[in-house]
Amino acid sequence: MKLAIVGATGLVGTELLKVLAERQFPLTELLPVASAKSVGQLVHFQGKDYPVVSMDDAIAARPDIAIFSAGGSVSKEHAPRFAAVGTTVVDNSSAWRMDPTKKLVVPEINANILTVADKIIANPNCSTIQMVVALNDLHKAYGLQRIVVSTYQSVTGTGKKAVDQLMEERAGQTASNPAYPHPIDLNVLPHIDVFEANGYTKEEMKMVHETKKIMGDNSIQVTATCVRIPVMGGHSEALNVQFHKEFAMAEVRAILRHTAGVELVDEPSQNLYPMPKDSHGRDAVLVGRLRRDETQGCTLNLWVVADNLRKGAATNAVQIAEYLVANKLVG
Ligand code: 11C
Repeated sequence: MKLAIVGATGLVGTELLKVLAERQFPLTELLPVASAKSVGQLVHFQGKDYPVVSMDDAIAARPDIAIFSAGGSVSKEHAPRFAAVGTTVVDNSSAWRMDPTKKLVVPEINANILTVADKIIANPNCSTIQMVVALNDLHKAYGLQRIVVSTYQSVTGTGKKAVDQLMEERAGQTASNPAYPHPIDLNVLPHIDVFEANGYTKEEMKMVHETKKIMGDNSIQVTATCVRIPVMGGHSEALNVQFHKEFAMAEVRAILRHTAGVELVDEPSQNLYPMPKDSHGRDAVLVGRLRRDETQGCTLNLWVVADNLRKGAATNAVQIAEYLVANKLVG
């Protein structure tokens, strides 16, 4: 497989290279692509140095797969150019997710919808991925009716600029080039991405729309409050989930123990519950704090944590690429 990584020097791009190496993705050639100022810079991968190439050079090389993680506008402009030369693009941005002609894929849930004709495949938002991985098998068993989600999201979701802001503030300095309109250290911002006309943020509305598309069920009601916290790596979510059918707690635990991509961490008597620090560098979606909502029927409370740069971005994209290879949908 000839593979291009667009945005190879960013936080997700760096994680992509780690995940590809760990999972021994069957690569014959790597084409790291980054902004013009990074062309020629070397990217280290599996004991070798690869020079960063320009977008045009990468397209001319006609890779089998290109994984994009360089923001929506880069994806909008350049993903169709790769697709036009026969490359299959797996795109981490929000550019194509809600396009009805593009598939939005979490491999544990819906990779089976992919065909050889899919030349631009969208990777969902990190906070959506961990939520749907946790809920998919429960949805099959009991039918999701409504999800109320509150997120506690790491600064790594914003990128390097936000990581630098937190570290500078923590060192007692004023951030030189802040990513947020307010300090993030010793603070909490109920604001992720831009505000929309309905008063919700774009991040909140991504969780609403993407969940329905991935689950293939427009009747699922989702309402979200997305919050940035001063944590370095790992998004957390408090979910209140109402099902159509009643459930037994023991059965819910059994389902989660067997859900692909989920690890149940739920021993409160031993102070064991998912925390972002325990998600670092891991692909599992950690689920715990399982409680029946005692205020209404068929409703469950749970706490879901995952490394947003791994399952929330890089790992999910690599899993899609692996599925394409394994099912001979590329190359
Ligand atoms: C965050 N979820 O934590 C965002 C980052 O649509 O892919 C990913 C944005 C996206 O800020």
